[in-house]
Amino acid sequence: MMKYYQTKFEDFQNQTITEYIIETDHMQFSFLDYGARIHKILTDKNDDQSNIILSMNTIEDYNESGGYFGATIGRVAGRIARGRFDLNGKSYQLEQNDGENHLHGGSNAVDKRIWMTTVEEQQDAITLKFKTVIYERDDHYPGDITFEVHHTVTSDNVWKIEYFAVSTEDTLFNPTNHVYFNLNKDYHKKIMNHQLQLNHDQFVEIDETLIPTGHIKNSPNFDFSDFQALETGIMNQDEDNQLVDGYDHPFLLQKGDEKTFTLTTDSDDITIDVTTDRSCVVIYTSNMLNYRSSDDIVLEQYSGVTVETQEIPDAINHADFGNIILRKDDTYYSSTQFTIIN
Ligand code: G6D
Repeated sequence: MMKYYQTKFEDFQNQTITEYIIETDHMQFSFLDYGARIHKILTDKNDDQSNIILSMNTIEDYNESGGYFGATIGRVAGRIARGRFDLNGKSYQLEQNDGENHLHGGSNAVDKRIWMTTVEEQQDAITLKFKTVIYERDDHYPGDITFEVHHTVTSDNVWKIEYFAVSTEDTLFNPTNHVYFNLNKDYHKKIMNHQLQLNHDQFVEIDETLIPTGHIKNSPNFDFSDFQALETGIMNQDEDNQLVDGYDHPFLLQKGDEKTFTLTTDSDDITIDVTTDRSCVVIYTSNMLNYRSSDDIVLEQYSGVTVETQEIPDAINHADFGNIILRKDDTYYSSTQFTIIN
């Protein structure tokens, strides 16, 4: 039997942030309208210590941490080299909010705003529909874009994300969710024991500013075609791992498979099967994380691992990286779903 309720999370900048809580027979999923983000996933709805994702307890901590924990990311996830791209014969310069590069839609992106929210309840599924409009004046991408994210939780513990968008002009669009998993249910225990299996064995090489070089590579530390521990690229680093002190790379995904990739731990008590229609997943082992929250949650390197499904970062500047142009008045749709088995 599913249950839904909402509660005030906090008052922030004179606005009320709302928490939306969905319960299944055993689990609890909670979301915030701030950043259309997933806030907590409890494998036991009666145990607050059973959270399997990294969470903060205030909006200020969510923002100050720089971690984008659980947030919707857009217009464009990842980095755009030097914030520059050409579209329809015109050159654009976006905010350079990560060194010389543009990251995650800039500092005024959708992870830092309250989304309008409606709820749809069905017998075996509850959907939170978050909606916002990004204006050209907000982020200096072309066109005003109406962006919807539907987070659905089903009675058999599937969390499905669906993205919809339509723009007034040709623009760029490559959204993702920035959830960090830690399946140990305790962020003090690092994610070296997490095992990953992908349905592909190639990844995208990145340079020292974390921008793709354009080379698609294979290498043992990055071959997750069979289950491999994340520890490999942390404790036994090759040159690609050393660049970022772990993993912070796009991994290609074979389209069309029923199950695209799986994350579990060496104790195998929780498994997450992920299916997606996106062409890659960025696996980031929180190498740059170093934050103590206002209520003393200390998150640091290897506290969590992201699985950011998306098109390959900086695709607009690489002809063979796929298409992230959203044409005027076309409707964008993509979906990613996480089946949690525990
Ligand atoms: C770092 O390089 C990583 C990004 O991939 C991540 O999204 C961000 O931290 C939170 O910049």
